[in-house]
Amino acid sequence: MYNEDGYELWLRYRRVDNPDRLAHYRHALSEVAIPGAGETNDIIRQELQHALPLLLDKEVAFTEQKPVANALVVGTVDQLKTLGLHISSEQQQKLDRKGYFIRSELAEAGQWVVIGGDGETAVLTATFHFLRLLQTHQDIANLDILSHPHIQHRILGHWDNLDGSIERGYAGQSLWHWAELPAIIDPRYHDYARACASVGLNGVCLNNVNAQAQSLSHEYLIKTAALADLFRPYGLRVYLSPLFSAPMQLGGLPTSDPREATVAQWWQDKVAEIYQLIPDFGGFQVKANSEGQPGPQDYGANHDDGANMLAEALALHGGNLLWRAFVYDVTVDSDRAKCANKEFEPLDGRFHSSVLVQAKNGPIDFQPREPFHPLFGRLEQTPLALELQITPEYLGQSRHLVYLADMWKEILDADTYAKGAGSTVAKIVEGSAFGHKISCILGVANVGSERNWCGHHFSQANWYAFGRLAWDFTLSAEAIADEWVRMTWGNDTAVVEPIKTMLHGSWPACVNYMTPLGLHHLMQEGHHYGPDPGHNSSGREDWNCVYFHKADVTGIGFDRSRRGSNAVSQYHSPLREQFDDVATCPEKYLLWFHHVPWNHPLLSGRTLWEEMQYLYNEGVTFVEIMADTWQSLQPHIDPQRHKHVHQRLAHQLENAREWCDVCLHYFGQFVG
Ligand code: GCW
Repeated sequence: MYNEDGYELWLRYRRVDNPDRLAHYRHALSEVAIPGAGETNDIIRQELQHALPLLLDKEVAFTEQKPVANALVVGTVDQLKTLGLHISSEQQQKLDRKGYFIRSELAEAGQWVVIGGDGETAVLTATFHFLRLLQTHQDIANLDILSHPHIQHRILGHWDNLDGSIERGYAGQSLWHWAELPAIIDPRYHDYARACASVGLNGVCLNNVNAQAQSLSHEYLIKTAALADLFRPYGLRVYLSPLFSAPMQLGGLPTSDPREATVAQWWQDKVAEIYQLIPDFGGFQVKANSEGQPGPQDYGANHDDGANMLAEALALHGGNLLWRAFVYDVTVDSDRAKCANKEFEPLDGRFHSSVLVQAKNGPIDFQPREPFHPLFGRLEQTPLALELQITPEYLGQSRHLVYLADMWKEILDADTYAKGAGSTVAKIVEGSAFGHKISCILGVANVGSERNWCGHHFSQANWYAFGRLAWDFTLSAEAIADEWVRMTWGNDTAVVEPIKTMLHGSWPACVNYMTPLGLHHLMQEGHHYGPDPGHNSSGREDWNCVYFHKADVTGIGFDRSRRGSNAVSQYHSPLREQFDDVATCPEKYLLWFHHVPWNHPLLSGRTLWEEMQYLYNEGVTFVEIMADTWQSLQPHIDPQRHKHVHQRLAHQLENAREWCDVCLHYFGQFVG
């Protein structure tokens, strides 16, 4: 078994080592017909020319004409028609919203697998879907697959700074070499775009939301345009995070007040300049009046004033505005979890039609587990974008193995009850709950310059899963894990099943050894790695761990019930009542919503304190199991990747024990 470095991600295309399948694939794919021309078709052709000979261990003929044998036929509906393929209007209708089909058809010359899509980018995504079927050894004899993206804008958000550093990046430096652009194009940009396209992503926000004005300078826009040109045929649109005070810093204006005509004009001119260079520019993602970033409130204006001014400029050219709701001004409410709703609910109905307000999955900050953000279901007239964090800032960074799809599914499937039962977060994001036309999901990227892209080989699973869920949130975390494991580690059941068990248990374990039962924000200050539950020396009260757990001799937890901060009132009934009552509050959120006595009895029959001890230890035990499982997989995994993961699991175990010991020791002093 030769060493692998992880660069290929899930696009490894190893020879199909199942003899029956291999024989069938070889028989079915004697020829590939791609009638279309142009850059995206070139990418499709190159991918198939690269993948098929490796998977089938045989050369495959390529043609632009009608095939004369069993074949794979790939194109948009119009391109397929040039080969004489009949696509009924009913079939065509089903392909709305950039969808695709993959289906088996009997042709004069033999059996065809036909890949068709609503646009070339859809065909590219479908091509990767088809390759995935081969990579995971699926039966391709009678295919009838129809798929379309559930969410319109599926973006990777990079917190990359112009100097190459990455905020909360754990996989090296930024992929973007600003100094070399636009003259020098790193071939890696293509591989990045391929990986994104393979999971159906269609947007990339290049720079950190803690923005620098310089990214909007003409010099940098030319560099950005070079990336946009390169990403375009892969179906990726480029977005930027502008600095709200750029009119002053870049334009030399005396103010950045959004109500000033000169300021609005500066943005209109800047946006026009961008579209001149990048005609399909996606739009802006803005962090304003949050953690020290400038914003409209600096001038006595409000979020809607700032957002609408930018949105109007973008809408002229077809761009969107993502306005982040990650705000927690302590003068708004002393419970940080309530701040965003208090600021944004009164603004519902006042945003321009091309604005999406973007909320994180939970009301605090990408913690190991949070209840869903109460803005979902509370803004009815404003489309809400969902922001997830793929980079595991609070979940062990690139040193822990934590599969995040289970967490994201918990959020997406959560019922907000905004319009009665069934108004899940996913339906709100999709737009169907309130009839919105635009929809967006954004994941904070976990990629960087490290050879394996994500730091930890297993973190690749989270990039993969984010894309797959963004395309289709009805997929299960388990199904996504199955695909990823087969493509990344092999199809041998001796490998697939144990690794899936590791993935599936990894997030609950992380929650247990870090913050069980609704605890949150117990990590060390600044770098956010490792435990520090006693931390109480930050300048801001709500950056201290003690603010969040409120442990004392009477018990532990943040009282957000009606008797406390009343954050429960931001949720719709019946959740509000359910969360409010300590007897009905789900135990996974118990200490999020309640301050509970140490001897409070839980469902397990244990007291709260006993349960905390039990869960912290359970978390550690699962990491031990993962480490042992991985050890037993050694004969099946290449030495290089095996060692990489082995070392990290050993460290994870040490760190999980530290979390368990430090937290239990610290909290134990209150229990007496
Ligand atoms: O999670 C916190 C991070 C900050 C980040 C901020 C945000 C980009 O610790 O580094 O800043 O969230 O989402 O704006």
